[in-house]
Amino acid sequence: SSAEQDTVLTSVMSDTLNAISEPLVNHMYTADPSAHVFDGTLYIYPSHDYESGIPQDDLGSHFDMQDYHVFSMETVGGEVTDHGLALHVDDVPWADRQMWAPDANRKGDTYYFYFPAKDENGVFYIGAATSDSPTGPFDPQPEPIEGSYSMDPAVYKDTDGEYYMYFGGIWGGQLQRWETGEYVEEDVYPADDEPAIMPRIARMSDDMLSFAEEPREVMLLDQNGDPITAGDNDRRFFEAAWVHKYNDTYYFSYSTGDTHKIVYATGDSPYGPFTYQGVILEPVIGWTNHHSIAEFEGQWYLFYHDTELSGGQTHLRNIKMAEMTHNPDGSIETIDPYPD
Ligand code: FUB
Repeated sequence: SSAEQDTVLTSVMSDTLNAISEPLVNHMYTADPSAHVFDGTLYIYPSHDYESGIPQDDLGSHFDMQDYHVFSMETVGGEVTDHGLALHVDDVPWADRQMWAPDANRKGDTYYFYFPAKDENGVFYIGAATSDSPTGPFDPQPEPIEGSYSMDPAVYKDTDGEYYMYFGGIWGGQLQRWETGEYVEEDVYPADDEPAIMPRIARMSDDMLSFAEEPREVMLLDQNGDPITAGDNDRRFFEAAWVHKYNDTYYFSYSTGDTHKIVYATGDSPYGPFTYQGVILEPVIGWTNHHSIAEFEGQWYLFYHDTELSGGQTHLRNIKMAEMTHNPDGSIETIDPYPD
């Protein structure tokens, strides 16, 4: 009967959903998954969480990660391969600690790995490292990218072949210390009714190791065309920038931080402005929410993390993936990370 068929179909679908909302990696803690498909294989570039024993604070000092591993999948639901150590903080001359959310991309035959870390003065910058393999190991540049600051790099390759780095994060990410263009060791935030601190973008040079231009702000607007304000905690940028393109529209997605959502805004140019549209992912278990979006085998996926494996410890996370749907009107269906 059709009722029986419906039951079978529902159970197949929920099996699939449950399967892909399991942690993808169980033998170590992973977070902030940046996913890319190269030559038909899905590669994930996450943070590698571990227990450093550093007490929790509002600056995220307890996220004291030291290295990165790269993971790959040939097919969804298939084996997830850990390719071992890709880069360690001890091998990066300028970096002292806190290897936070990375990203990677490919140009020609070279793979470029981008990562934030604090230098010995406790200032976040963004580094680059190269390899002839998507899984590393990556050879780091001796200095951070000139003109970079703050954290959470995401390097988007546009359909015309240009590459852009989006970056920044407030609070522990230090973006609020760069409002004058120079680093000031003081947290300066706009008033609640003023425009929020916006993420940054810079086009990459041909060498992929430097910026081709001064970083500029990415404007995030509300539906009236006004900048999203600093007090609008449900919609203002916090961290975790990501860009994907769908039907010629640029989708800029990000975390709202203390309201724990992944939201998105759309625009007609990689530089924005982007107009706020809605929520992609509701809060997960744990304080942080950080994602990426990629198309693989003809289906769009959201890559994200929660803290299921550690029983809810915010700095010990595990990466996951879920199907993501663009509706016919271009909107993205909100994902509930814990469907019944
Ligand atoms: O993993 C460390 C930091 O936590 C990331 O850089 C942020 O986006 C947040 O997920």
